[in-house]
Amino acid sequence: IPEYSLDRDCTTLSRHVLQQLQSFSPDAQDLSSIMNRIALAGKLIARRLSRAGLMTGALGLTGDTNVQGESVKKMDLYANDVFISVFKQSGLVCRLASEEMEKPYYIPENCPIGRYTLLYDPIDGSSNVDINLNVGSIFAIRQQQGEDSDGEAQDLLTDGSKQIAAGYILYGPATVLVYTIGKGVHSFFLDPSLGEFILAQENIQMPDHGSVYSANEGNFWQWEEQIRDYIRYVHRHEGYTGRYSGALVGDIHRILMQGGVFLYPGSVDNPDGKLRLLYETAPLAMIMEQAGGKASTGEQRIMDYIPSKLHQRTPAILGSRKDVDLVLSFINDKGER
Ligand code: P6P
Repeated sequence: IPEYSLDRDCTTLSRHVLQQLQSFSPDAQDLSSIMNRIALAGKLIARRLSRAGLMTGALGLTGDTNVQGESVKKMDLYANDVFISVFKQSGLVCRLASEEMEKPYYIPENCPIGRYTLLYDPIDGSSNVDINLNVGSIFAIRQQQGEDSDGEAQDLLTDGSKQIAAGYILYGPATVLVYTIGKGVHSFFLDPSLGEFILAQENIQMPDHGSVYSANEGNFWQWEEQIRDYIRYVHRHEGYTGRYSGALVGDIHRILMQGGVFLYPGSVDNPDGKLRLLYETAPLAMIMEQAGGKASTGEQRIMDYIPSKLHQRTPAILGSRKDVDLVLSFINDKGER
């Protein structure tokens, strides 16, 4: 029998989380249930995306702008609400903080101290939805620290080490869920015939170098001179190729699987760049580091960055160690290459 025809042993996501934790403690069960709920949200979003083109009113803009000042896609709102609804029934998550909501959404009955918070970008890269290119959801799980009496969720303004779990769902030709709870990075493919995410790869380790650099070179003249010098370097030297989809999750997944570097630097207009820390760059930084890569703002490790506000932006240089270090060598202008 050809190998590809042999079904895997069908390790589901919830079973894998328990295996990872090597425990059936209440906390382990909670985390396993939370990951299962995230997987359910992913299935519901994947189903909608596959049908959106055939559903009247599912595509296009709502006419509103979100807290980011970006025009809101109907898919953004749908996906945002999916995460809220799957966690409303869960009794596990107390707060949801999303790119689409100015303030966190509270599920009051779930809110004893120490309960979990979901930080997420429900559909990242939603401008790709209407042209049927890949989009993604990005998530991180934290625990509430102390009181949050004013509803400002100040306790979330901490560094990335407080993330209990992080990952993303990539809605592409297949729907792939990638996650870490600090014990390596693992990928699951959604098997539509089973309606389950099935383990595909465990302990993914990204190459320490890859040929891909992923950046929006349309911003070239907005960048600092050091970044421009880096781009000139990869233009001039053999062995580099540009890949950029305009949707973060797909660009990052390529880097995770093949190596290379994704960069969204600061610019004259946006010195902190465009990407948000708590539900974009911090979760992805945890994934990069767990897979043997690096994640820097250009000045510091993203995982060490302490935000001053919920929707804090940071510049982002994410990817293989050697490729991130090459970008940093230009930023620090060490000269040696
Ligand atoms: P630009 C999508 O809007 C997004 O948040 C990320 O998915 C993506 O990496 C980035 O912005 C693209 O931004 O400025 O290159 O269009």
